[in-house]
Amino acid sequence: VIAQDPPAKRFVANYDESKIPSYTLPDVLGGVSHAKDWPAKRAEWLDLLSREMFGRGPAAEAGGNITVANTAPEVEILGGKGFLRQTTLTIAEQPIEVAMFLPVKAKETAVPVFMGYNFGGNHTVFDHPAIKLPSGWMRKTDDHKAKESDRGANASRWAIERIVDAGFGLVTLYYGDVDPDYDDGFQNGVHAVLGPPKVDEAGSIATWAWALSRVVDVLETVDEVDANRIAVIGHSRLGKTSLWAGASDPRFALVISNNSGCGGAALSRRQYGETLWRINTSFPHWFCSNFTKYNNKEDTMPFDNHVLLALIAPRPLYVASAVEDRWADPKGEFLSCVHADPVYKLLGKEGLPTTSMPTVGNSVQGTIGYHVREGKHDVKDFDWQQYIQFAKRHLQP
Ligand code: GTR
Repeated sequence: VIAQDPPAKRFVANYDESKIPSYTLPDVLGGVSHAKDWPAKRAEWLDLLSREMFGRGPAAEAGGNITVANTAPEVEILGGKGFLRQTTLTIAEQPIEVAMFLPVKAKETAVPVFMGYNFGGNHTVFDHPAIKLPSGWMRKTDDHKAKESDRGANASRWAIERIVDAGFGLVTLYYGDVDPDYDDGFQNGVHAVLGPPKVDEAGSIATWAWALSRVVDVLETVDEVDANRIAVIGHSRLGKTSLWAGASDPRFALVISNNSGCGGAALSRRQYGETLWRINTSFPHWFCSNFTKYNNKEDTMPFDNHVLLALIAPRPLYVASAVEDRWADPKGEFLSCVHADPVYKLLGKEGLPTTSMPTVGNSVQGTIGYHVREGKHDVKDFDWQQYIQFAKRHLQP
């Protein structure tokens, strides 16, 4: 029995498959047997996950008019293979720095892009002196300020040369520019303007997802980017964010979840590794307050995370795990794909080509892609190789 209330140290994560409670997943199809009936069922699920998990909204226009300023000169990168453009968007009065790493051919034809948040500021994604440092609260530094010395610090998580060589661009922004990632009672970031959420309104994840959609509003006006071919990607909490962004905004043509785990791709009912009680206690600002009613009561949830994945159908979806990232429950992430697959099939798509979990280091790719790689909770070059291959097939750069 897992403790209902803190102290947190009473929580012991389960990593034993034989101790997983028996469970029955809600039927993702909800009785629907014709593709024409899916949009109505999908709308019901989307509304349910909005009210009970991530929180509703904000409305598209809630942040007011978005202003766009090209605040830095464009620079050449990768020995002339690409260029970097930096744009400052003002959304809900917050300055948000967007960095676009684009192949030169984007000057002639709009290119498909990967788009995702970074954890440490745009300057950590690629080592270049022209990249602007965030001015706001940083999660990872001692004094919570951005540092020059962190230029390129997370470059191993962003295969920019590989992306550009494959004919794609990368659009990235720092998630803390939108909403600093700590439980502050929703006083800062865009919440300072949007106001604190009600029990069924957007927590931080839904708010980060909402801002990604606002960036798409702007990308629709950028000549070099093909806004109809955006692959939204995120790691960990930002993978939860990319899934919700993809579920709630069909303009994302492809969705990638890297090690998103609990509250992301993993099935909550397995209670393997991180659980709902654990995540809602550690990070009370991520989901809406309604979600806490399922703490230690996973079997009472009228949905599970296979439904989250199915909301992305028929668009291509890639879920990736890491074998040592047990906290995120690799098998639970895979099973979510298996149980989202019937919706892809209903919609005439290939879905997931297997029902048995691929061995470590092997990628399966249909309309749903999946792999579990060796190693820890991270984004590695191996992950990007699969994402690029998958995106090449579905978005044809
Ligand atoms: C952990 C959290 C996970 C995951 C991770 C991350 O502390 O428990 O759900 O989101 O952080 O974002 O790196």
